[in-house]
Amino acid sequence: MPDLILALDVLSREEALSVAEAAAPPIWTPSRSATRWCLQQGLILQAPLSEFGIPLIADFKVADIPNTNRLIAEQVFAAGCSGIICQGFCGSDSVAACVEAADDAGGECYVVTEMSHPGALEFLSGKNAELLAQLAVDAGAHGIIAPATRPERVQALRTIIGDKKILSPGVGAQGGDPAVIAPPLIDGMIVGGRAIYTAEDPAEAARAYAAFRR
Ligand code: NUP
Repeated sequence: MPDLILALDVLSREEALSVAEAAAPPIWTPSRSATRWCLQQGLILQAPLSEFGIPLIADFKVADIPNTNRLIAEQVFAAGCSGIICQGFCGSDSVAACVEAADDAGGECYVVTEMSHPGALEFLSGKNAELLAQLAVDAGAHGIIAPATRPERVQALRTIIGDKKILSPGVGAQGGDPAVIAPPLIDGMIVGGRAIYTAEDPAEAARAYAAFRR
């Protein structure tokens, strides 16, 4: 069952809870056990969101030396998150620190390979992204982050990582088409984000994205 992952990039606790309340019913039922929240703001929201019973991935894009990466990842898992996203460009030892912390906690670590925004084409794409995908495999990461805005690149990265998971951001506000990027090409669609929390009816927007989950 592919994931549907809501990027909860709102800044206040109240807004986060209100969007979560509206979006949770359409995208989450116990049998759809792969739905997750993805949060950027910090672990302060972990506790209130945990009441929804939906797994949380900390999209902190951790990018530091191994010791600091480990400290951050340990905090993320100690707070009850089920996953963490780290950058790969700091090197294999930094990624390994996050993977080890994830393994110790029974959680998951995802490595950013090619980013979804236009500026990614300057450094975080092409050959570099392919090296990062291979690094993720070698480090034993659970999966990678790859751009819904460039499905052909997701396909190329898939050939490197085999059956590891691909979580894909960039649908909606960034222009990615959920119908094109939908499974089986990816394992999880990171849905806005903006496409949901700025919608007039976040519940309806969430329902529309849920329809792409097969
Ligand atoms: O390459 C990436 N692109 C991206 O947009 C990697 C990410 N983790 N994200 C995140 O996905 C981004 O930080 C935001 O939380 C979400 C996309 O939000 P939106 O553009 O759909 O509103």
